[in-house]
Amino acid sequence: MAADRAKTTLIVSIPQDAAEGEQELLLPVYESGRVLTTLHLPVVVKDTVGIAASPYLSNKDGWQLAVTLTNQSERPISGQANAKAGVYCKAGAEEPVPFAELAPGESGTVLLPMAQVMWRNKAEVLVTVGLSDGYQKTENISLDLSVSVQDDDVPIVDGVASPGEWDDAPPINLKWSDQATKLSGWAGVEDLSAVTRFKWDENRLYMLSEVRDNTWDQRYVDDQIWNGDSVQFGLDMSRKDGKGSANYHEMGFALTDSGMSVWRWTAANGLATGRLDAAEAQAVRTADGITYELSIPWTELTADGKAPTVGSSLGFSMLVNDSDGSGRRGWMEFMSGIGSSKNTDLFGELVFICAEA
Ligand SMILES: [Ca+2]
Ligand SMILES: [Ca+2]
Ligand SMILES: [Ca+2]
Repeated sequence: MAADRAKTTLIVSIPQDAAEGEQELLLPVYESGRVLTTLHLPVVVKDTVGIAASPYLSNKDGWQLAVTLTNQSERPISGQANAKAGVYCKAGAEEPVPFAELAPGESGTVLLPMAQVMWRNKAEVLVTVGLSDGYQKTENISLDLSVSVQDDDVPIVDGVASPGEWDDAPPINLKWSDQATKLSGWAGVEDLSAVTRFKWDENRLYMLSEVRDNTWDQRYVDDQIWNGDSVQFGLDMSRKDGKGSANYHEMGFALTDSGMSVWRWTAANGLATGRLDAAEAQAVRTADGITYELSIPWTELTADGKAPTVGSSLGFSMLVNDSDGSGRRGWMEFMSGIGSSKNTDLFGELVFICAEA
């Protein structure tokens, strides 16, 4: 290079398997075979192909894994994708599934079968993408299989799970001993356990909680309902920007002596805390517990009053409180961040999907 103010452009190729993330490029500058100086250039390395995956429900084929591939390079790419058995679920086809050519910046989705789903918190799958030029990338993806389903059966909030009403909505189970928190002497599922399901449509979010509890005890109302038999749940409305957002709702409901009490302790998006009058809620006590149904309009949840888009997710955590006659004993929780301390870092995810017609 000349000593005056000349500009030059260097094109540096980065190996296709370079590690993603911020890297430092060291560029030695030579003159007459001697190193004059070394330039330290910060660069952000993006992999050729970005991989994301989410559960997808098809009436024809059942649960599938939707693998979304994004071409992050500057050339068209094509190839095939598959997934391997992971923790808590089995996913993938016998042969890799090809995907159509993706232009630079373009995304495409490959559907893979998903079987043996055990509805626990997290499922992990190993997704492998092979490009036609021989490059291969494998990524371990954590799937959160808490889902809210939209189908043609809009729930009627009457405290009864009618035949067909909730069939498409997978269960969120509270029945394992490691979910029992501070419940000293938890005597098993008859003492306290629950199955919760979510559905949604353009207007509202719907929730069903079928609780087994050996002793009914709720003598509080409004912000104090957590002291008795009740359900609390959190929705982090800014989960798309990462975990730990302060923009979350913490809500709960209980059957009280004066009917259903629905309360919001913390509100996101500038909405009001307090009694959630816009919610519909009903509960019916059963032989071995209680069934709750609830719906909340999106105008009380989202910033724009609209439903989430298909495939998007919100941060999610829930718990069921138990009092058996002498105050709150403890609770069973799905994910965490509500009962012991308020921490949306500990929330899981609730994914919004559509059941195919
Ligand atoms: Ca119902
Ligand atoms: Ca109990
Ligand atoms: Ca109880």
